[in-house]
Amino acid sequence: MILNSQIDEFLKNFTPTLKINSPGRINLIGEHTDYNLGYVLPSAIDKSIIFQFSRNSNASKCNIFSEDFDQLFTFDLSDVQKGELMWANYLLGVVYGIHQHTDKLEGFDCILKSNLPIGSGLSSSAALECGLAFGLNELFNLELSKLEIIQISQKAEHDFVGTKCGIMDQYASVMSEKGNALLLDCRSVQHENVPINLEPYQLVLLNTNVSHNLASSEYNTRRNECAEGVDILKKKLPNISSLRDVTLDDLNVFHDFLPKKILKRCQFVVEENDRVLKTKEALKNNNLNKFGRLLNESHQGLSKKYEVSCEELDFLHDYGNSKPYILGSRMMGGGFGGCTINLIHKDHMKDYIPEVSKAYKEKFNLDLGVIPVNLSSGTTII
Ligand code: GAF
Repeated sequence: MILNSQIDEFLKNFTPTLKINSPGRINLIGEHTDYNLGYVLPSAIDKSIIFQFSRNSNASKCNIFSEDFDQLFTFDLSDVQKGELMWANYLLGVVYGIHQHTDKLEGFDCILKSNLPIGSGLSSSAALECGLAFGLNELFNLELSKLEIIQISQKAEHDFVGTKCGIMDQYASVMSEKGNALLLDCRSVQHENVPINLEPYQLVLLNTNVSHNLASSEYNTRRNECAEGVDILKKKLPNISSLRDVTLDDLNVFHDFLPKKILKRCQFVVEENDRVLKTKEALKNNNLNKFGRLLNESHQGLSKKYEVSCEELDFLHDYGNSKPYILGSRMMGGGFGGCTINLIHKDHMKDYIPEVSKAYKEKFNLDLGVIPVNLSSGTTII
């Protein structure tokens, strides 16, 4: 156990030499397509975790203090294992992964502070992982590429946290460029920037402030269901290796071979991939009405076919959908809680926000979080 006096001592002696801004992300569209090797359209946002680092004089002792949890976590590089402290596991996974690459790591001290709401689908986990990997890379001149930082971070989440996430969150957190979304092809792991100009609309996240504990287990279940779909379809379509290779025509022809639930999952993924590409075109042509319709279709698919929404998210989607000045709205991220992303006319924000907040409070007795977001740069030294 770490005593308060030890925290005070640590803080007193800490002199940072490096400061990193590690952002969360939004996803415009393309949900649950990343681990099916399809397309996504995310971007880093102007909400982040700030890391401060310094080397310490010890060869292997590391100290990480979270200002948000007011907890100091200490470990030795010779014994990196996952433990009880959840936020520390994301970080330990990264240290473990870096250790596999290089023996150049030595003792370090780190302080982190976040203005990203945790567990709200804004990928505070990817921001934690990537911020540490990026910072250690700089601190010890490890010469990791950005892609290696992303992959080490993703693996940390698989192995030390247990969520078999795709690559979207870590990629967006590290690679984004201000004012752009990334059209990421998760099969080739290459992206193109899509400049985003939504005037006179604003992207606003509405945070349900719920995080149903199904999220992690159901996430892995969806991943397995998609893999099952691919295994069955392979018997008819031997050249496919993921749902990325499957078309709606294929699903129409072979739907009898798939259990009903698996068919729905596959349909959603194939349709969602198509929506990402259509969204890119709509944004290029400044067709915001079309973008809004695609957001709404995405929500319907996530709710009815992929079944990863929840009452609170559906309520916010339906509420937004009834307003002519909201072009589109959908749940964002893995599901079962977190935020909706909404495209709202700026002139109507001041009326809509109090109205929807009141309705949400009446229905669920919960406060609604309101987070206007701007598309920002990926991880940087500040
Ligand atoms: C979570 C995962 F971490 C991502 O990889 C992605 O699959 C997303 O859910 C759903 O699109 O954020």
